[in-house]
Amino acid sequence: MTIQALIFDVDGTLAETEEIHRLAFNAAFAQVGLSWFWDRDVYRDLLRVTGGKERMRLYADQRGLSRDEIPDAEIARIHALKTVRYGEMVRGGDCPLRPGVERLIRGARARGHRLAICTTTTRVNIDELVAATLGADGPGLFEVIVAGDEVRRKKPAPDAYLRAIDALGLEAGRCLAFEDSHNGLTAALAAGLTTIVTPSFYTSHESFEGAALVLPDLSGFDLQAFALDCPIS
Ligand code: XBP
Ligand code: MG
Repeated sequence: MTIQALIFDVDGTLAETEEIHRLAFNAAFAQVGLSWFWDRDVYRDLLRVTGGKERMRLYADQRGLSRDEIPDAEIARIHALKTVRYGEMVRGGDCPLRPGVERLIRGARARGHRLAICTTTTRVNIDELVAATLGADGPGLFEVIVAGDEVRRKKPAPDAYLRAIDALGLEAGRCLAFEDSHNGLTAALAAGLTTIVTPSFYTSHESFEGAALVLPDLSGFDLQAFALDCPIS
């Protein structure tokens, strides 16, 4: 397989961000006086839906709250507070990259591979995480970034991956995707991408059928060896 570009999911793949998201949601709920609290079990269940605003709407539905009682504008307002809190925590150093991620990213770039990000999280969250973990040159490492609200349908729809592939100007067969979740894998496969999965804290119970490789993390991953062995393309 001739790999020209690596496309990374963010949440759960670059870092174990979902726990930071959960804490930030709870902080925002408390800030506006909403009596919602998402413990880890509740949050794991809500992660069936990608996107923070969509996750809040699912929870409101589960509690029987109508759109009159909690309109989209109110969800957006609370979500914006959550995003601010998330940024503060990431800047505070609460969210290191997962093992092997930085080595893979910098090694791939050094060998001339192109890098992209494809995620359902909010754009500013990517900027915060990349700057906090990869430093000043972090943002410049990624040629293409496609974030949550920039496509019509979030994962598991393939929209974000299709846009990233299009922006790279490559065929899907020349790109390798990295994901941590069933929803993300479904999106990447639907876009025609060979996909490596590193399950994360909140996704370890999920099914990853169709993945080219499922690894505990990227610390032992050898891109050149994988490219030589991979039968696809
Ligand atoms: C990640 C998400 C995101 C984050 C929260 O899914 O679903 O919604 O949980 O981000 P994936 P926002 O890793 O499959 O892209 O609150 O900014 O939406
Ligand atoms: Mg993910």
